[in-house]
Amino acid sequence: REDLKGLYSALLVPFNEDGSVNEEGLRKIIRHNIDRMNIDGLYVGGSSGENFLLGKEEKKQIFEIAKDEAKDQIKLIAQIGSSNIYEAIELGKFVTDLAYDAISAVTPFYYRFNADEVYNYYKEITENVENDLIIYSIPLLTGVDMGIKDFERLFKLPRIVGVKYTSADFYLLERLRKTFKQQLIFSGFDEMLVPAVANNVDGAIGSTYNVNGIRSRQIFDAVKSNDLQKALEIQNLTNDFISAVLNNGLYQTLKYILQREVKSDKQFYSRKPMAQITEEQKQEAENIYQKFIK
Ligand code: NAY
Repeated sequence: REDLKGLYSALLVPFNEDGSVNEEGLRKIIRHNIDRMNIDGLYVGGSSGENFLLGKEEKKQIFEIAKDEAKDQIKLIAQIGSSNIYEAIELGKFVTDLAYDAISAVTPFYYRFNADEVYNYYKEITENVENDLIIYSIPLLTGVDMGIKDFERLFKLPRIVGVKYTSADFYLLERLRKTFKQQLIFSGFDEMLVPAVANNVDGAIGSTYNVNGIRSRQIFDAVKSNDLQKALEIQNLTNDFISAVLNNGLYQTLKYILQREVKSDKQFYSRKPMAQITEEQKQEAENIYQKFIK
């Protein structure tokens, strides 16, 4: 699936104060990604979309809006994974009918599933959904740590085409890249884009690309053309931005910046139990916006 390579924003979703999806705001964020960030694709329904706080119908609503707004202008990958496997399969079929380019599924979490259970989860999803699947590995949030043997077994499943690798274990990344040349590897930590691209990942998927997409593309291209000095310079500046964002509240700050960028007069709320941005955080978010993005 060469066609899936590239830089993807992990789509952020703005909510209304009552917790419902702010459709107008969501459409504006999608347009911003396409028209101004020049992104290759969107990863819809990921951590950055606060997906694991939502009900099934809300997830469907977001998948529909994203496809309706983006049409075929960019690639769309839908994260449909859930510890409820029946929901995962239903959502997988739903987005496949909507003509999403691929699905992705987080490793099942909360209970401490063993390697066989994780394997069977992917086997069952891929046997029931007629679309290619990218494994979503994010051990920091799920507690599910997979080694090279686990990946080897999973990559033998016919519809599995790659992994979204959100981990700082670069030894494992190097081993994966060396071993599985045919699989797609997407890097998941925006602040570690330089070492990921140096390890020949096929692309990257991240939350900060929603607002810092242009610089991230420059980093990607600079490493690819062997200009490590330039790549590091832009990564350094990018990481001044990312660390300020992380210190101030990741999604709250990114949504504040997006709200400014797309000129929405309605606040982009987070989904409870995520906290809402405070006045103090807004001020700091404004400083970050002025300093790095505007
Ligand atoms: C997603 O939304 O599923 C992701 O893109 C995962 C990758 C992001 N991880 C999380 C936990 O949000 O973009 C990263 C991350 O926000 C960024 O690197 C800042 O740490």
